[in-house]
Amino acid sequence: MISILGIPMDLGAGRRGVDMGPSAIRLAGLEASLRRLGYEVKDYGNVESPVAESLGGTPEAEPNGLLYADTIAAACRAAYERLRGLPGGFPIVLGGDHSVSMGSVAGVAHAAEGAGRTGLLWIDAHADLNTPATSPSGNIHGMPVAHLLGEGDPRLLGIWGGGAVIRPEDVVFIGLRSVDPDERSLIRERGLRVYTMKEIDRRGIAPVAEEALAHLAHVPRLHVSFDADVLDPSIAPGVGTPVPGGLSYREAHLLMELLADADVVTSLDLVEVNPILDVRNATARITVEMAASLLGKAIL
Ligand code: NNH
Ligand code: MN
Ligand code: MN
Ligand code: MN
Repeated sequence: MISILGIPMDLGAGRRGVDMGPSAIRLAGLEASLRRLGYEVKDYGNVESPVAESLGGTPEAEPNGLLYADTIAAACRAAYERLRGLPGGFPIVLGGDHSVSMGSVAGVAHAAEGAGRTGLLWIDAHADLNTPATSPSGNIHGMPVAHLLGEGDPRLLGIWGGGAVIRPEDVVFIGLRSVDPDERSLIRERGLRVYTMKEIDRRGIAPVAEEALAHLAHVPRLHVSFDADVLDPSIAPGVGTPVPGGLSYREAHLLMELLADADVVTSLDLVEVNPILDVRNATARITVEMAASLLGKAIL
């Protein structure tokens, strides 16, 4: 059984529009694609998240530059509770900006506490390892991984009651090509496993995927967080922070197929799809295709 939950929130991003991501991904046929693969699917709808205009238009300015922390924490908390309460199966969370993953990763990890640790595969052009102190933008979508590792703002850590959700040795990043200086320091200090685009270009996506899976082989559960901006902007223009030199269709598709073959993924985020910037919903459609590849079986 696959459970779908949307978090229509864009307050963590620097520009408007990813709040429409859940609708765009549903319209692109997510549920029908999964049913064609033989799954039962239940769509739980969306958790509530206010639009920016209803908050007075100006962000809640804070001395440390955090934008919309209280509102984001509340929406993530609602998602966290919903995911913890699901009857099992494979959850897919639709963003929304990437700050929603604080709710989704904590929710699936804590829902399955009895089943052991949850690993995290962060597929993104960005590391999302900023804290309020290091963020160049104040945008919380650049901060979810730091918080999941236990560092950052107490209100955001409070989504799951504080502390770390994920251990440093249980995280792998794939596709990075835009990393801020302090994120680089955190990667070194915590010994995080990162596969940049440079490494993918040099070695190929298949060896990288195999090594990433080997690095995560000790965790019984694995959450994949798929940020649409990992894809090359030429095939996925509908994202708020495009970075050239991303995954091709074939690389991303093969990565998903290798994850499917390994049969280790237990939950998934599809985030950062921005329909305002998209071309005929192409980015939502390719995102659905990636989800279907991740959940499908080899064709031969
Ligand atoms: N690193 C930048 C920041 O923290 C950009 C993050 N943007 C993303 N992350 N889209 O996936 O503001
Ligand atoms: Mn991201
Ligand atoms: Mn990104
Ligand atoms: Mn294929």
